[in-house]
Amino acid sequence: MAHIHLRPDWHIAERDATTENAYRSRRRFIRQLGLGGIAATTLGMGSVSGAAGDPDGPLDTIPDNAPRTGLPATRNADYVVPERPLTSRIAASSYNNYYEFISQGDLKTVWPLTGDYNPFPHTIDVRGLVQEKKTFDVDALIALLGIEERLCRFRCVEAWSMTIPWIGFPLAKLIAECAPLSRATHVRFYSVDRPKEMPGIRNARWFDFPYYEALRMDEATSELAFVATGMYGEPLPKQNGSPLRLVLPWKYGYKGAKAISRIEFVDKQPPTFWQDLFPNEYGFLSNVNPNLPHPRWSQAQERHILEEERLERIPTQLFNGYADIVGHLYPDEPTEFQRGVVR
Ligand SMILES: Nc1nc2c(c(=O)[nH]1)N[C@H]1C(S)=C(S)[C@@H](COP(=O)(O)O)O[C@H]1N2
Ligand SMILES: [Mo]
Repeated sequence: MAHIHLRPDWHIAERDATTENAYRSRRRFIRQLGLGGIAATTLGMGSVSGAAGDPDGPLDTIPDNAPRTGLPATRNADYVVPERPLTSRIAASSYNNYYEFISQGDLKTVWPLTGDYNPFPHTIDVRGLVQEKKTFDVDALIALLGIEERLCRFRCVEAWSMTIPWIGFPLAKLIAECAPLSRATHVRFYSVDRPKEMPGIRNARWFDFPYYEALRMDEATSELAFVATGMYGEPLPKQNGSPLRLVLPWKYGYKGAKAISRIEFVDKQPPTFWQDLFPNEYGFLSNVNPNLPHPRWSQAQERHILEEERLERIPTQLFNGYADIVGHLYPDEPTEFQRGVVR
């Protein structure tokens, strides 16, 4: 997959996604979703799209059997976003990026495609440089580690952003349970790979699933690295990464793998999904940085999504506004404008 010369359709769409035109078509789509939801509720019918099991709306994808232990979670006052409002819950669960479900060129309409996906029961295998192999059940992990709420900035590399109340636990707590050996320098994360339940995997032409990502150990044990099991007071909807996903608020969204089913500790920098596909465009670090434009677009500003049809254009902050927490990890991060660098 590292030797692609033709670009897959989505890659072109990603460039277009930074134009107002693409945003308008997204708005049109989301408006359609809104109407569909109202019709279904008013008529008291089953699903909008027909087939049994298809979700009625973006919040109908929260699995019935998701653990609710610890809800409502207490908000951690250290993680708030004073300068901007939260993104609406519907918008955060209607506009998503999740290639296991969407095919190339689609709008980011993930939730209607999640009907066949059954996230629970779910386990996470721990492998590699650890004292002993382990397998964690998600329900047991939540009961063991507890959960809290954090309001965080979320920034996609495509220059849209949200502000989301996540629920979950610090990644550092999970890593402590994994008991990695001291010579582990990096940790890898693999997402669920279920072609029968995930149409994007079935139809994939360009991607090799499972989705895989990785962090350095000092990044992974930063207090800011978070494992989300829920959002907006409820368990995660399927399209947002049920049963659990990484939230790395100082990095571009793609570093945060969804539906993690395997964690592996290693002693050198591992490859990552988007870097393998487009090494000239996506680096390993991928810290949010307005000084480092993507080769095909600026990262100086972002479209902050407030509600389905409302967004504001705001400046992007170094480390997405978390320089005080993670800045010391990156002495080489450019603090002045630079072109042609992928980190
Ligand atoms: N397994 C998996 N994880 C993934 C992705 C994906 O396609 N597959 N997309 C990433 C990208 S590019 C972004 S911006 C975020 C989007 O998260 P959201 O849909 O909850 O906003 O998920 C990230 N995690
Ligand atoms: Mo993204």
